[in-house]
Amino acid sequence: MANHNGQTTDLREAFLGVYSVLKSELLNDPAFEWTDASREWVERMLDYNVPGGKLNRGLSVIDSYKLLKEGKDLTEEEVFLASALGWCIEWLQAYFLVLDDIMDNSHTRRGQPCWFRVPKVGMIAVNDGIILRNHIPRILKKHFRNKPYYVDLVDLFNEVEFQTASGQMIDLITTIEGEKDLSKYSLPLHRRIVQYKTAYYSFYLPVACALLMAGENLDNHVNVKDVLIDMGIYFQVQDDYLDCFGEPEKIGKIGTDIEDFKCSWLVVQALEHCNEEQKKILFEHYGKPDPADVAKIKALYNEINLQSIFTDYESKSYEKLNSSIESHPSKAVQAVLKSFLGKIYKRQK
Ligand code: DMA
Ligand code: MG
Ligand code: MG
Ligand code: MG
Repeated sequence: MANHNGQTTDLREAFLGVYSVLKSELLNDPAFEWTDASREWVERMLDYNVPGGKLNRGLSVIDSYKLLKEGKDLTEEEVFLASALGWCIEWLQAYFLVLDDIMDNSHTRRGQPCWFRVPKVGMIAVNDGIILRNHIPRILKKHFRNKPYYVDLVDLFNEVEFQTASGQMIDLITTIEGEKDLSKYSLPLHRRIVQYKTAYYSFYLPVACALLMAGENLDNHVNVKDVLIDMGIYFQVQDDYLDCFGEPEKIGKIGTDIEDFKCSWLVVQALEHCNEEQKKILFEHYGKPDPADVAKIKALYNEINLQSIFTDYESKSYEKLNSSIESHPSKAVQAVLKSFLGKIYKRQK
């Protein structure tokens, strides 16, 4: 997210500083007998996949923790710990994205080739994904094992990983070759996919980390979770929209949802707004790798004015989310949620 705020730039710098610390701890992990080659591989793999995104999820742990502390200055240790948790989320995201790009047959990510497309990487990327995933409990153990909330933290990461992997599973099994059937695509199916594959790890997880650090019991914050899940669904609808209508230079990736027969929000809306003739085109050309088929689908999306259907959805979601936030009893929690919403509303990347 573009930022003209000096304070936020400092925060980002400090956050990146913590990345260097965590990386060097992992590269000197005494549980492994390192060689120069293995250390260089992991370092390059981390630098390529972990810090290059918008860092919204990671930074929002620190933001949220600050807001929960209601303006009290954070100690150096608190800033470091909140940053380390933020990085655990960025590591989790890197792990899912490395594997997601293989499964989605994507080309670029964050403005560069997907990791598995880098020469000499190929399917080693699968194991790199597993390494990224294994770094998370190592970071947690090193920095949090003596905290009273350690068990809850480990459990939280496990639960959210399971939810995300389950979401990825339903995203993927709807596209199985030979069973492609657009008529099974619906808004409830789309909602189920995106709630699991995106909302928990992208929205609930950062706030839940901040709440645990602040000594809160997550069972007492179910309503916060519900708002964050709705925000995450809105965020993934934007992702689906940008896959087709975003500028690759801005979003850093080239869309593949049409080729991949994804249950995208766009195709679900198209199914609802098409006449019978347009539906035929959809059934005939959706989910084919040929650019000519993709072009037919995009032309149809334009014909039914999907962009304005999206703009409508976007402002309605914003209003709904805002009013759920305002009905929350705690001003500090409201501030956390509003800051999230402000960061993603009308995003272009
Ligand atoms: C991605 O959904 C979800 C996870 C858990 C990585 P997606 O394939 O639409 O993401 P992207 O558009 O970034 O490839
Ligand atoms: Mg993908
Ligand atoms: Mg995917
Ligand atoms: Mg996408």
